[in-house]
Amino acid sequence: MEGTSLPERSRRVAEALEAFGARNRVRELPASTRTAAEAARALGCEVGAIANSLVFMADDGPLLVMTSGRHRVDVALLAERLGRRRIRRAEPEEVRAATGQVIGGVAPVGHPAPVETVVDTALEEYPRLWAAGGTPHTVFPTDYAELLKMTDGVPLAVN
Ligand code: 5CA
Repeated sequence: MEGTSLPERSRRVAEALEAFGARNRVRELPASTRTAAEAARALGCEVGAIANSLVFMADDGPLLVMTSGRHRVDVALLAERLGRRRIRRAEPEEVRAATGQVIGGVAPVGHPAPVETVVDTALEEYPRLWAAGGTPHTVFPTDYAELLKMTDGVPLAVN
């Protein structure tokens, strides 16, 4: 059956995608997809079409920001737009606690519990996006509308 040879963290993502009714499947690549630049190279797409899953701590809780690979998140601006006092980059341990995944492989879904999510409006420009599939060697194709729906995300300009 498709997907049975995926690493366990990716199987969780694959199950979440299936449960959501997504059309696309998680795939494992021989090359590293740890960063947006590496993923774009491995996939032969523009770096802006990589949907990075960046984890922040917003006041006390985790916040997932799905960001175009060509953007840096402006945390002060994001805090202002979301009405939070302080937003900072999560530590590796905080990322793992919130998502069950490690930095470089964080997916938009497949987490132990739903994580509040913002989706960068810049991602709307790309008809096909690629997001991480739970490990630094797995990805899946998606699009802006699907990403918003699967994450129950809030669309926001992040810089
Ligand atoms: N697999 C790709 C997308 S297909 C990916 O996960 N890209 S990413 O951008 O979401 O994840 C890598 C990012 O993790 C880097 O861009 C970097 O911003 C962030 N990162 C790397 N090291 C740390 C760290 N020590 N603490 C917090 N964030 C980190």
